Amino acid sequence: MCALKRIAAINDLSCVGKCSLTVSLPVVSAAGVECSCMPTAVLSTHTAVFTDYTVRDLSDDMLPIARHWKKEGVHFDGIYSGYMISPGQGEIISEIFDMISNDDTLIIVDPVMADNGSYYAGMGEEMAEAFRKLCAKAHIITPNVTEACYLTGVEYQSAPHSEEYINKLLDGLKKLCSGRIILTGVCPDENRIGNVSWDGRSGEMSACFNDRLPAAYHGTGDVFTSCLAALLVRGAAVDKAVELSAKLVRDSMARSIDSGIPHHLGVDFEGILPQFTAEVEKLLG
Ligand code: PXL
Repeated sequence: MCALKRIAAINDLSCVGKCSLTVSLPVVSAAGVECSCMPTAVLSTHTAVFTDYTVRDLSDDMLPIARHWKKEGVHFDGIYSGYMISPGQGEIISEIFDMISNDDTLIIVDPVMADNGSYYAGMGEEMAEAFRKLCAKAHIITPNVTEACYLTGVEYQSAPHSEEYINKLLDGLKKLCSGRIILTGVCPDENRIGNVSWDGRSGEMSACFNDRLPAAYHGTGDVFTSCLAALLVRGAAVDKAVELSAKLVRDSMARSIDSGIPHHLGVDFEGILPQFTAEVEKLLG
């Protein structure tokens, strides 16, 4: 039996709305990996659709938490960072990467700041600049098309995305991260959606597309990257990990569409987790 792997998830805790840590904790655990949580902020809900949400910025707690983990000798096989409550958290997270990573720690940065051609509430160019710096320290980045535009300065285009357009985004992203780029939310035509991946070390490109479902739910990017991070620290091949992560998102969305869950409340991944765990064990044997 393999030793239990551990990921540090650096993300916000939105108490309602299923994104960030409330997704990472169950998904990473269901993939058979321990999820240590470092909250960047506590919000009553996420910031999309909801209004009047409460926000508690936890910037002052993050380095002390990391120092305690370091003092206790906690080993991390992966660090996955996502939503930041301010651009200043980029410097803090960068310091945390240096403090708690080892030579064998996989660093994944999801530059969570935008979707559908616009920034999330309270975000702008300063956040893009903070993420540009953080992406340089990552082995893997997982921007969606909108985030890729803000990171690279390429103009946003809605779907369908031509090969030329995707290559332009990848060219810009390659300048920011020398590792693996996994561009999400790519629609080669009206009926398909998926990811295009570029490996900076081998120079190989791959793509994974599924049927496009007629809905968009909040938090699906967090489901995808949480799953990906867990599978990768367990040693899955990147293409297989991307495929299964995309399947978890798709299956969760299909279930949510069937039960009519409002889009801002996130997907019903919970109902998929038993099947997902079986798929993970089948993949990793
Ligand atoms: O899922 C992205 C996300 C994460 N965290 C918070 C958000 C959003 C998107 O709006 O508001 C707090």
